[in-house]
Amino acid sequence: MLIRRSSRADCKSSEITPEAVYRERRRFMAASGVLLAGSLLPDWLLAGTARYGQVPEAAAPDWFARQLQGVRWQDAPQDEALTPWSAATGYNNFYEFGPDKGDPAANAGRMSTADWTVQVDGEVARPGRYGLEELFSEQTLEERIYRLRCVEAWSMVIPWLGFPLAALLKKVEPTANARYVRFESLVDERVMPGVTSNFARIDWPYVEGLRLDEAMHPLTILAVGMYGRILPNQNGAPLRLMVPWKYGFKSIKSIVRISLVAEQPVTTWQSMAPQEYGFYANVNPQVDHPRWSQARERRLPSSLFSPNIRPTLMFNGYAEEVAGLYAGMDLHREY
Ligand SMILES: Nc1nc2c(c(=O)[nH]1)N[C@H]1C(S)=C(S)[C@@H](COP(=O)(O)O)O[C@H]1N2
Ligand SMILES: [Mo]
Repeated sequence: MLIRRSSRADCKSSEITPEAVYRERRRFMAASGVLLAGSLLPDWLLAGTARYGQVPEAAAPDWFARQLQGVRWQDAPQDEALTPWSAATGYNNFYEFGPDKGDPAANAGRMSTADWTVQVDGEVARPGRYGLEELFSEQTLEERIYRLRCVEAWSMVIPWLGFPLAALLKKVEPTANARYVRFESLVDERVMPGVTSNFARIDWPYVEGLRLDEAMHPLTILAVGMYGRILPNQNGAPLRLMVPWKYGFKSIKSIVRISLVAEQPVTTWQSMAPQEYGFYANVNPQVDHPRWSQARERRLPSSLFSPNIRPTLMFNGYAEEVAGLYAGMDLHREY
């Protein structure tokens, strides 16, 4: 049986990374022909993976476990390798939990995601405080394998699990005055050392925003999982935005509030350094950051001997899908 890897019976289960398990799970699904069609994941297959994790796996809530049964899987890319789980969950930006790349993995475990609610307000017909299950129980969970390009010129390829943001917006019914969406992250001083020490001088909460048409675009998702499992806290559990054609800082984590608004919201990085970070933040190899080039990126994992440098693509490689959103705009001015 494929998943049991009897040829590697001597291999301790702790040496099998979740990523290896994930690949194996995909291979199984591809072999049985269910990958493209989308189908059930057998229970035994899921149950068998939990004990292999090096990073303790958060218990998935019931609604996630249920929805995992009906995931619409995306075909694995032929030309780009997935970033190993260890890099995607060990090298993070989540300033609420500290300034260093390892701080989120070390500290975010203390955040509780139980009974999480999202406040939806502003220009909507159906404002309210919604539980995750309420927001997503009718949605089909989709896998989206996206490039993630940080403004710091490194990148990853991550298989997210989530729902189109458009589905949530339609549910709460934006009014005719709604032109932008504003997002806010959790602030909890008891568990967030980056908030209390505030080394970065950020005016918490972390805030992001999108134009309504960007928010409604089918590539824009709210992620609740990655690598076929529940989202780890350091990656923005239980709910984070993922806008693959924009620099990573737009993809706000651990969202507690979504507001439909008439005016362009003031966002965290834009308000800290407007000459360096714009509202749009579209990935653009022709518009350099004032302090470094954006023409290339370091694809993780990368090392001194194998830096793994590749050219950065316009709109992070999603130009065909999204360039039309910016027709007629001067992208050097509206960066
Ligand atoms: N609330 C919050 N969201 C955030 C950040 C943050 O510091 N706080 N960092 C952003 C940046 S700069 C990046 S590159 C991505 C990183 O996502 P990842 O750690 O899942 O790869 O999250 C973004 N979302
Ligand atoms: Mo970033």
